[in-house]
Amino acid sequence: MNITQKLIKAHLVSGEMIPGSEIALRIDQTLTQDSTGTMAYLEFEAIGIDRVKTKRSVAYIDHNTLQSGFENADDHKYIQTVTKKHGIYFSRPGNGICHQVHLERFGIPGQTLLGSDSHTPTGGGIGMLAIGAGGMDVAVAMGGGEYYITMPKVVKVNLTGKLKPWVAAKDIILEVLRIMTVKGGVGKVIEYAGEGVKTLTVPERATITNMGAELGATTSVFPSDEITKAFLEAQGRVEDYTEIKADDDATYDEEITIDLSSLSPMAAKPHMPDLVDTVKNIGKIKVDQVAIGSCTNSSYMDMMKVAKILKGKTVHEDVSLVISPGSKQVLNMLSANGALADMIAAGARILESACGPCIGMGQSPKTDAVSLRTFNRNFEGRSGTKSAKIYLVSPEVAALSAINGYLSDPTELDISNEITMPEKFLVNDNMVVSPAEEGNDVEVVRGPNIKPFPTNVKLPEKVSGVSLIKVEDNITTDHIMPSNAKLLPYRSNIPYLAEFCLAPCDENFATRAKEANGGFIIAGSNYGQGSSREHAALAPLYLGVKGVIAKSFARIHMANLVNSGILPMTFVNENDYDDIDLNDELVIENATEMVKNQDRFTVKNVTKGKEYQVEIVLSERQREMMLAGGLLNYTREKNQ
Ligand code: MIC
Ligand code: SF4
Repeated sequence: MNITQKLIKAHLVSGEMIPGSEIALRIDQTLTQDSTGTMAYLEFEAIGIDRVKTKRSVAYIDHNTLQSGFENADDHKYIQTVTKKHGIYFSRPGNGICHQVHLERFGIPGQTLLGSDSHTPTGGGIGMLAIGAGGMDVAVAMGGGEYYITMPKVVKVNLTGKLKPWVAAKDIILEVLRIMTVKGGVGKVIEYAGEGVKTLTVPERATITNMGAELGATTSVFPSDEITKAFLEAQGRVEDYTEIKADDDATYDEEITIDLSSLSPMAAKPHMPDLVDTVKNIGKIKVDQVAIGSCTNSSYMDMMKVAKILKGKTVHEDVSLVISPGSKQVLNMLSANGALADMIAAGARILESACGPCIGMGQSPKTDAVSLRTFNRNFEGRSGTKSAKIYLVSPEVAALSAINGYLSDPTELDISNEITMPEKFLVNDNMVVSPAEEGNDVEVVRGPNIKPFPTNVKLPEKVSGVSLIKVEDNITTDHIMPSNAKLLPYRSNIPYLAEFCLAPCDENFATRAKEANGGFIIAGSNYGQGSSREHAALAPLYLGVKGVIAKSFARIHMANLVNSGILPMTFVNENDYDDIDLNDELVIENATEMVKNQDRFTVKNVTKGKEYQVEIVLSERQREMMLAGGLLNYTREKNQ
């Protein structure tokens, strides 16, 4: 068996391990962050379980850290109190980015981790089966419920050779993205193997598994080996180590080989993470902003390389350089060893250990700016500036470019890139609050920003409505439910958020949807890629959206639609997409019968007098969920 199969087998609750069939997994650990967490805990409360049933559940505050009104602070207080009551650890704001902190302090090789954030696969860097999901699925897992996925195919990425100096782990995942594209990982787990694995530290592996999310993959995983053991030992928790490796005769569904020594520094060009080219080919473009940090590249090792490049230099006068170290541990160590002083002396603007600019919480670049970021997503408008051009690069490329003022190739540097992994990290978990022993007398504080979330009704016999919007391929959840400094504070307020639903595609969408009393979304392929935010399903639900007909869907978003009772339909004949126009009236007769028994059924276009064949690829359980009007109704029905 390969690692993926071993981890799945060890957690299999039901289903057969045949690619394509639905399997249920036992979840050992969960994580939430604040922007998806409020909703996840409201849902957890609605399920009505007193105490989490996982081995460990942690709530992080890292996304909404710009308090420009009472809203975010309200959300934080709610999360802090609801977690204390129900047995969940609480990582206070300032402690760091969920994935970075989880890797350092809580991740355990061989365990499953379900997180309400699409970059949860970061945990694959220490050999976890770590999967991103919508808040509702995480809520169910906290209550001891299993998590359902389609048994993935496993892709072996065989790493040979060793990276050249100043070429980085980021360049490896950019190369994988170049080869596989943003939809190439759908239905797959990306498993790393080969001699090259031994040359990569845990944080480097985590950079790779983190950004595997951009492939659309279910997750990515590395073996757990001597290097993992040394990392855990340095974190003071060697007892969490177990060796995890593929059998010598393990088989895989696909295989790619990457010779690490052949790679050079790369960048993903605007506005997709798979538009990858080498820094050399892109050329010395002038840079206005550089942002270093995010859950992809904010480890101690990353920061030390940056500090080394910045030491004794000055950031170019036309560049704003911001740095957010990934965790309190990292920031503390940088301040203790002087590296932080080198960054500050060079003119870097130090931000708190949080997501910050990655989710558009501040640092929006100027009009038409070129911004180099060590992040994982460069979708149009995500930075908060629609006309900005975001390039995704390694910390090494970012730091050198910040000094030069133009996109630069660090392999031209004549200093050594050697940084040694610390034998002991600075461990101090004083910013993690333990849950109350007995939660009964903890009062959950709900400020006025916490609004009830919308729920669906049972699927009616006939589903009808107009086509409300028609969007192209690769629409992200950042398009469907934008997040920026102005909107993120409303993650627990769906009625307000819904006003901005799909606004980047058409700013009149919400008004039109409300006037039409709901209807359908027509979409191209890979609809809903990116973030796990279930708000991208809840806001359409609030606006009355009954179904989405797309060429194909991204995994987490499709699950979120089903959880909300919104029909995810795919065109059997993709050309039918061209046929549907805005405001066409669409009807599905006998919807309940179809959902119950059929994979394929007909959608009538009453306006055009035509019929289209659509498909819903749903498991039995998901069909029941659709009929019940979503996961919450389904769970309640089952518990009655
Ligand atoms: C992201 O990187 O897009 C986010 C913000 O972390 C999201 C979660 C969210 O929308 O709150 C994700 O990746 O799932
Ligand atoms: Fe935070 Fe950005 Fe990572 Fe999402 S991708 S968890 S916003 S740092």
